[in-house]
Amino acid sequence: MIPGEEGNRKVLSSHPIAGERGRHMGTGAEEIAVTGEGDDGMKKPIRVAVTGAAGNIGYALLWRIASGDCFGTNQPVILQLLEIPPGMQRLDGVIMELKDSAFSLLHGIVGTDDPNIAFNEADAIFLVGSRPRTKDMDRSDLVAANGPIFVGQGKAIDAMASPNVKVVTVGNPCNTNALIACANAPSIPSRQFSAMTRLDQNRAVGQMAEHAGVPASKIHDVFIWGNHANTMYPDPRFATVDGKMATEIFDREWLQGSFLDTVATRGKAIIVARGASSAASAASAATDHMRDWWQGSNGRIVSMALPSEGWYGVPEGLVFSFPCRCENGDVIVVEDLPVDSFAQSKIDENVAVLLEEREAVSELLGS
Ligand code: NAX
Repeated sequence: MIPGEEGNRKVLSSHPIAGERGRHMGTGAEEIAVTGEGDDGMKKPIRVAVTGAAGNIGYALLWRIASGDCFGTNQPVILQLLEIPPGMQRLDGVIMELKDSAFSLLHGIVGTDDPNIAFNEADAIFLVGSRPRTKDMDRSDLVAANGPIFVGQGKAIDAMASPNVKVVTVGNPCNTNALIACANAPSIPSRQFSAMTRLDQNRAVGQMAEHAGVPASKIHDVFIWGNHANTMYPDPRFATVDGKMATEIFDREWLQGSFLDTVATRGKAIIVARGASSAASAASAATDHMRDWWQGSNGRIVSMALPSEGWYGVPEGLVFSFPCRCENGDVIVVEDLPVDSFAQSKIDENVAVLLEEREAVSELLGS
């Protein structure tokens, strides 16, 4: 490790990757060689930025990315890890452990507290870092505490990232944080920003699998509408359980009662049981989200919160979870699903909450 200083910012440096052509990042952070697709079928390395990298989710997520679970087993990665100054020592330890894991796909690591270095030429970005909610905070306090982080990070993404970057926001309140980052990155198309509701979808899959006594792989096409908050709606109407409609297998009372409640309040239940918020399952969901976006969802419906283009009557720009399919690196919202009165009432409830959150951060959304 070669500790370094970049202005007032700290850069932890990286281990270099093998290759013939060296290319400097232009930041003083490191020397990285970038290779093209080789005889071994390996692709050119991509740059993957993760914020809050020394936190609990980061500790699980980085290993999934470096092992190939997210971008594929023939896709080398250069990890560009962002922390705030108090997290830099922990990040140093995380980087040591990543090196000690000897991943063959890991072609470089940068640890920094400067977003411009972390997002430099990034192809994929996981915005995980944010201030956690404490006991005395309500949701509006959380929005106010975290909003400004995503102004600066949005600007840095705009200035530094690859024009084709894919961004997933995990840090809460993730829908509104994604809205702020997107608004502050005007040169990047809004379709390249998203927020994560995949954990909520995976929780819904887990509940259905357990209730039906089948493995999770037998559950398809249950998805989430709305906000990553307890107003979300896990929609079971198009889901299948081992090829049969979920609405024929489960009764309506369970689907609109304890199934919905369990999924919507699972985060809190985990905090109560574990004494800490979901971390491994959140990292797994972030991996699933980006993997499907990057590699395709194989025709399956998946949940992604995206800046609305007016789909299902959701006001333009609100970052709202929709049913999506991923193909060739694009997300396509499934636009033709019928909406019954119960689903519409849940969509309306989520729109109302997200409009309030947007109003609360209106000063952070630029012009
Ligand atoms: P931790 O508190 O363990 O880690 C957060 C890390 O972010 C810390 O190391 C901190 O130093 C760093 N950080 C804070 N501000 C930063 C900034 N401006 N730039 C870079 N890094 C910064 O939290 P963890 O358990 O990892 O959770 C991270 C976020 O995910 C939280 O906001 C949490 O609420 C959210 N979650 C989102 C979920 C979702 O489904 N969308 C589910 C899990 C989780 O609750």
